[in-house]
Amino acid sequence: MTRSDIDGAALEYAAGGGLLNRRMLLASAAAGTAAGLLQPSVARAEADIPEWSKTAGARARGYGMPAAAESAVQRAIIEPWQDVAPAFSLSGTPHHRLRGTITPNGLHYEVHHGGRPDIDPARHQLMIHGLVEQPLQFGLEALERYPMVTAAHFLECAGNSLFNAVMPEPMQAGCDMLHGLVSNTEWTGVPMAVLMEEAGVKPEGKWVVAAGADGPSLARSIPMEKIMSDGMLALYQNGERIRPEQGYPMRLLLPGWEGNMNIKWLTSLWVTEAPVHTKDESGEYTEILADGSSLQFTFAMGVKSFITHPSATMTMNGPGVYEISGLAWSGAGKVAKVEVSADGGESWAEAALAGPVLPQALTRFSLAWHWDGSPLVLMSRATDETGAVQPARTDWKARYHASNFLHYNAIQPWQVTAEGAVQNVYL
Ligand SMILES: Nc1nc2c(c(=O)[nH]1)N[C@H]1C(S)=C(S)[C@@H](COP(=O)(O)O)O[C@H]1N2
Ligand SMILES: [Mo]
Repeated sequence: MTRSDIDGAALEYAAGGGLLNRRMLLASAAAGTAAGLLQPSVARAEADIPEWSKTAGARARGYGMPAAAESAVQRAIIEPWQDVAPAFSLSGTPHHRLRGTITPNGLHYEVHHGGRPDIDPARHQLMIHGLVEQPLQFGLEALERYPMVTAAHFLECAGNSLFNAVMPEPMQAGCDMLHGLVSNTEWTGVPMAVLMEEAGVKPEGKWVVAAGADGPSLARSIPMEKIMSDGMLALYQNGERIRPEQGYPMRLLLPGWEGNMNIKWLTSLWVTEAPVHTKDESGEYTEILADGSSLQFTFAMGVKSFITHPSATMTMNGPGVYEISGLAWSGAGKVAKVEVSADGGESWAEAALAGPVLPQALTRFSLAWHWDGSPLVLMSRATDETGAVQPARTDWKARYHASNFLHYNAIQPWQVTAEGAVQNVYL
C-alpha cells in the first residue's frame, strides 16, 4: 500500500489503476474536496431565488409519481425478442440510473411469454390439487387471512446478459439492455408451506407443477423441498399489491431460483411424484453444453456482479476522485466479497458492501477511485458464501455451446477511454 499526496489530500491506494482503500470511502470525499478533485460547489448568488421558493406548490395527490425531470428513467424495451411469439415481450431495469438495492415497482424488469394479462382479482383462483389429502381453492380474499412473511429477494431471468453471452462483438448499450433482467424487491406473501400443509401433501408428492393464468399457461416443475423451505405466494411488492407486470394478483416466489420458475398470475399448484417436463423446462430453459448435450433444471442463479457507476454509455467528467458502485448477488445465499479491478484484472481491491447483506438479494458494493485520466478497464468479481466465484467470460464460454445464452454470469469489464467514454468490452 502506498500513500501519495495530491494537493495536500492523502490518498491511500489499494490496487492498480487508482483504486483507493475501502476505508477511504468516507474519507475520500473530504480528501477529494480538499484536493479539488470533487469540484465542490460555490456560494449561491443572493439575487437568484427561484420561482418555486416564492409561490405555493402543488396540492397533495392520491398516488405519487417521479419528478417530471426524471421521465427518462424508464425500463428499456428489449426489441430483438419482440417477434419471437405473439406478445413475447421483455424490458430491463435501468440500473445505471438507480442507486440503493430495491428496484422501484414501475422499473422492475419484465418477461412476458404471452403478454401481460388483465386479470379480474375477484375471479382469479389458485388451486392446490394432485397428490394431496384435501384439494383446495383460494381466492384473494381468503388468502388475506393467512399469516404473511416479508423478505427482500432478487429475481433474475436465466436469459439475463444474453447479448454478452452470444454476440461476437460486445454490444454498446447501457446496464438496462445488458444486465437489466434482474431486479430486487421486498416481497410479502403467504409461506407456501402453510398452504401445502393445509392441503396435506401425500408422502409420494415430491414435486409441484406451478402454472400461470396467462395465455401460454407457463408451467414449471419445482421440487417439493424448495416449495416447503422458502417458497412464497407473493401478494405484495415493496408494500403495495403486486403490479400486473409482476403477476397480479399473485405469483410464486422461489428465492434465488431462475426467474422463469417464479410463475406469475399463479393459478394452479399440482402436486406430482416427478417433474412433468413442461415445454418451458424441456424446450426452453435448458442450457446447451459445449459437447451439444442439454442441461436441464439449473435452478439457482449463479454468483454475479456488475459495476453500475460508471458503466457503458456513461461519460466520465474528467480525471478526479469517483465512487465506483455496483450490484452483486447469488442464488446460493449471501454475497461474501466483491473485488474491483481498475487495471483489467492485474490487481484487485476489496469493495465495501452496504449492509445488511441479505441472502438471495441484490447487494450494493462501492469503492473510491482516483482516475488519473489514462485509459483502463474496470471490472468487478463477486464471491458468495459457498465460495463460488464469478467466472471470466472465456471460462464461461468454454463450458457451453456457442449458441447458449442461459445462466450467463461472467465478469463485466468496462473500458474507460482517455476521453472518458465508458464502453462494453470482452476480456
Ligand atoms: N405465468 C407466467 N409466469 C412467468 C412468466 C410468464 O411469461 N408467464 N415469465 C417468467 C420469466 S421467463 C421470468 S424471467 C419471470 C419474470 O418476472 P417479472 O416479469 O416479474 O420480472 O417470470 C416468469 N414467470
Ligand atoms: Mo426468464
